[in-house]
Amino acid sequence: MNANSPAPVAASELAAQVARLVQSTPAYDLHTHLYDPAFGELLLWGIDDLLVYHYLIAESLRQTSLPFADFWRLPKTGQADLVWDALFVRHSPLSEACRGVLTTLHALGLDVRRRDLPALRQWFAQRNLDRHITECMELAGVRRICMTNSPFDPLERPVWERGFQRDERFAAALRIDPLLLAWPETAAQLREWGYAVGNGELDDRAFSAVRRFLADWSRKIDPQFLMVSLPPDFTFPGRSPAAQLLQGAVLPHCRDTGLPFALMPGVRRQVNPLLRMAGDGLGLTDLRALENLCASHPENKFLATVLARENQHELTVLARKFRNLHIFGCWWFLNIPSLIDEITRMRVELLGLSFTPQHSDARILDQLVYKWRHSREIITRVLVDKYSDLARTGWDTTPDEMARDVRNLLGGSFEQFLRQ
Ligand code: FIX
Ligand code: ZN
Repeated sequence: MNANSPAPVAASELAAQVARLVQSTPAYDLHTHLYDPAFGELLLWGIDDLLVYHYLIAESLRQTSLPFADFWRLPKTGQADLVWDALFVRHSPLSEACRGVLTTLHALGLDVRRRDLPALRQWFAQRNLDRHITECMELAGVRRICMTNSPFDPLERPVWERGFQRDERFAAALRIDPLLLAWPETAAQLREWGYAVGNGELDDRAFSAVRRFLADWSRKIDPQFLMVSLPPDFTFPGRSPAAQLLQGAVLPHCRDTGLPFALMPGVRRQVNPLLRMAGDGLGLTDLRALENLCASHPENKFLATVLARENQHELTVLARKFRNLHIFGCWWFLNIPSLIDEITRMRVELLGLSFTPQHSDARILDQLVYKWRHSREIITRVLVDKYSDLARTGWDTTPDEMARDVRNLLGGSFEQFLRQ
């Protein structure tokens, strides 16, 4: 080091220094199911919504013989009572989703030892939503929340159409699953909305109508990117409506606007429909589709997160090959400490800092707190190990360099990818 370089961090200080930085650097949460407060009841929050999270419903229905249909007939508070009893009273809440509820309540200053659900409800009942949003974001260390916005959602769509004053903390993402995965039905819907897609044939006329639809909604919601979740067997190029619509309309639109296209492959919807939203599963994706997309469309930018653990190594290697691909997050069933640790370590080892280790996928506002706290603990651990490995080579990392690296991991690299 030359005489003007800032002092390196001493080995004994390293762990504390990294922990401080990871905890205090605000994150850009690039995929959630939260809403700008202007959407009213679509923004879920509070103890009952925390308890009826679909992750917990799947776990609790394993602990009861109640027929699924009877569970769905219960009001929200009745469902929450059942989840609380099955997962917190009759068993210890060891799963990640259960622990998450407790981390959140504890961080909000509530006494979880009392196991007093009515008292928790009372506490939430006197919360002011605006203050609660600010407090959850502060406790989670989140500076910006990206929503998931579907023009096909009958509850969401009218709010966009009426127009509202945007809350700058909430960014939009244009979600287009029905367009790509249910073409015949969606074509009928688009026709009804005045887009001349023809008779459902995937031809130039349909593509230009779809491009007009995407352009209108991109203007309306100002998204950071377009996005879709896909089944594991999605192929590209191909004759499926999804592959043709991507090629003929979605990717040209993304090129026109400079918006990335986010793919989330690996989900098998409704493996058990009786569980409703809790009934989705996963499968191993053929990542050749993503490889083909990145290779054949160098002018497009792709974001990707993939659901199966067994796909993670291949996905990370793919990101080494294509700089128009930015990988992010440990999605859904991967968002558990053991797998976040494994995946984040591997990604750092293969990519350095050019990826985004985590998004929350929060559906309930309060979940931001636990999802970010739990992930930050692991990101800290991985970074401490990696900087320590460097230190043993004689390479000292300065505090400023570390702060820059952490900023990149918690949203900076993603924002740079959006801009490039
Ligand atoms: O498709 C998605 O965006 C998934 O994240 C959700 O559909 C899923 O239900 C979820 O909440 C996962 O965390
Ligand atoms: Zn999601």
